[in-house]
Amino acid sequence: MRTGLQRLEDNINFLRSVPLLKDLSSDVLAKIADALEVEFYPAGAHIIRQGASGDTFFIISAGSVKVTQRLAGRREDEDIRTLQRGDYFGEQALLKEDCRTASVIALQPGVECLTLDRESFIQLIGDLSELHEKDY
Ligand code: 6JR
Repeated sequence: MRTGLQRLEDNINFLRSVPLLKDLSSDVLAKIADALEVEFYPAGAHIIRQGASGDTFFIISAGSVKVTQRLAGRREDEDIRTLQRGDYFGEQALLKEDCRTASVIALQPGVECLTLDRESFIQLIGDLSELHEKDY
């Protein structure tokens, strides 16, 4: 039987492999692993909708997603990029306390994300310079 402790260890090992988190101490990684939730999405699911308000940060642990954006005055969304295991998204609405800047859509069944709520994000990783320097 897989125990909660084993899952926690798996999550910490995965977090260690995420480039964004590479300089964090084991102590902080353990706190992140303790605070996160695991979410699954079917193919085509909107994980984030552009323009919505948002309180969640996402790290992809399996599968890939498509980021799309509707530019002002346009009638259609445009594909901006795809993200995969080890990548993250959803930081903009948390850092800038603004609406979601883009939509994020699951590209295949069984997309798995580790999520942090706003409070844990701000407390545990909100200070990372990579996030603040990001200007897409
Ligand atoms: N741009 C998430 C990934 C991009 C990207 C460009 C932009 C904004 P969120 O999509 O965080 O939710 O994590 O807003 O909470 O090229 N993402 N690639 N966002 N915004 C977002 C990011 C992720 C959606 C992107 C993103 C812009 C361009 C012009 C304002 C004005």
